[in-house]
Amino acid sequence: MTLSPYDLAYYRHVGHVTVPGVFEAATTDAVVHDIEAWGTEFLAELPPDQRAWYVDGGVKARDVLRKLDNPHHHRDSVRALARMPMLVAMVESLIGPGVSVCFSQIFFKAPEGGGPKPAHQDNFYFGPNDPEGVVTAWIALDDATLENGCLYFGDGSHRGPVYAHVAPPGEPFNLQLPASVLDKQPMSPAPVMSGGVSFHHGNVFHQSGPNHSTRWRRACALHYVNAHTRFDHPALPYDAALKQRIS
Ligand SMILES: O=C(O)CCC(=O)C(=O)O
Repeated sequence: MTLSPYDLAYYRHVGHVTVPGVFEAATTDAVVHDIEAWGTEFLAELPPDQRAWYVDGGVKARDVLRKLDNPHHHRDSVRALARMPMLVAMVESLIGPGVSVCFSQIFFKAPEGGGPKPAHQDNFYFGPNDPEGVVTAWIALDDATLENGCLYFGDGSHRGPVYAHVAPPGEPFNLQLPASVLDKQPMSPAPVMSGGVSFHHGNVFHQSGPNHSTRWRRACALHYVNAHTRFDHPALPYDAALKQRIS
């Protein structure tokens, strides 16, 4: 399976494309098992001053993680996802050969309260030298639906500039597009079943809703760059030593 000419044209036009059935259930199940074990250890050792960054404030009944950073560095199961030949071929068809993972994230979005991710552009966070050289492969580890907080995209917004983002007081990690910019951009949902991958351009506006369902919405985002792209002026610190060459 590769991206079809239609997929590529769609991506160029709207800034994202969703491909169902890239990973088998056995693979996503094994990754879920692994990140759950990692998450339990991580939460048990989390220093109080880092709770706001990692713990989901929307779930009141218990402590659950909102996210984990750089699973491609910490976990073999995710390193294998990032190197899966079919995925890598798709990434190369979008940004060109010689790709690396610069950063990666697990988004947990727990049932009954997992919080929303406000609209943003990845390229404001990453500050790449070439905005065309960044693509995120967002791998659904559970079915992502309207009810449990699938992604939403601003179709065509990747063809515009990267806007200055704002962060709520005390949440420097929660950079988001200002309402004055978002007001002009409709956002459309992109539900995807477990094992599917949503590829998004670094400039495209995207967000996800809260999870008010009884089902998890876990996902793994792999942020790839091509051979000539670096994070030159990042808004948050990214450890260049964790960049992993893939092809
Ligand atoms: O999974 C989410 O809720 C947010 C994902 C995201 O912002 C990203 O992959 O860049």
